[in-house]
Amino acid sequence: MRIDIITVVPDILTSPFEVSILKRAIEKGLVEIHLHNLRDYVTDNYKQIDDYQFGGGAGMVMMIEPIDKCISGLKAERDYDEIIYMTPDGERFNQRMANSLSLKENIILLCGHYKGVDQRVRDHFITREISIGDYVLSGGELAAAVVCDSIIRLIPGVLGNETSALTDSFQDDLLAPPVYTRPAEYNGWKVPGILTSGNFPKIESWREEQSYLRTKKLRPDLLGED
Ligand code: 6GU
Repeated sequence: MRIDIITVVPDILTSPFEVSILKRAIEKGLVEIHLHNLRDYVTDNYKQIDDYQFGGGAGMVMMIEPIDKCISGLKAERDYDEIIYMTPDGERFNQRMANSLSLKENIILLCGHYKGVDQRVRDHFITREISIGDYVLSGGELAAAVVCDSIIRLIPGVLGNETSALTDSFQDDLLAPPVYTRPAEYNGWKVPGILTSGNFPKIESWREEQSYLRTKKLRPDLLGED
């Protein structure tokens, strides 16, 4: 998989890919991340990427030309499955979308800033718009990092234990059950006896029940019960 990220602040997006699981995914050749600084696509001497909005009003708008140059250059090199605009008014991101994006070959993530991009960018280049939740970030970069992390960890071979992504919270619309490790008792706080019983069918049904109870308590909306 190849992910091209278009941004005015590429520095925000370096460290997430330089450590841990994402770093290893890149080293294994399972994903390529390409950062594009929008300022490199500006032709005027002032390196201007934004301007006042027509009709007046506070806040700057990202101009279409540098974005067109960057996206069109990329599209001339290869076909893209999705060209995604990261914006607080996009479709709310969830695990189902992460699963589906993890199957794509080439995607572009365009990070919004200021008041956002000229609407003509959205009308003519963008195939999909994503928000990571109902709050406003200073720019789409941190949201792009969140989307990249969630999809890259789903690419086969990225996680050591192939089954572990399948037992994550949300993968079946349930939260994950509680987990414990050694010691079996700490400060008098004991691990549930069933987990140390060695009875694996019983452990499995205990976990399913705990998943259900936890979801019912913390996220009844996932059960259609809110
Ligand atoms: Cl994708 N961008 C910004 N600027 N704010 C957000 C967001 C995206 N998702 C939630 N808040």
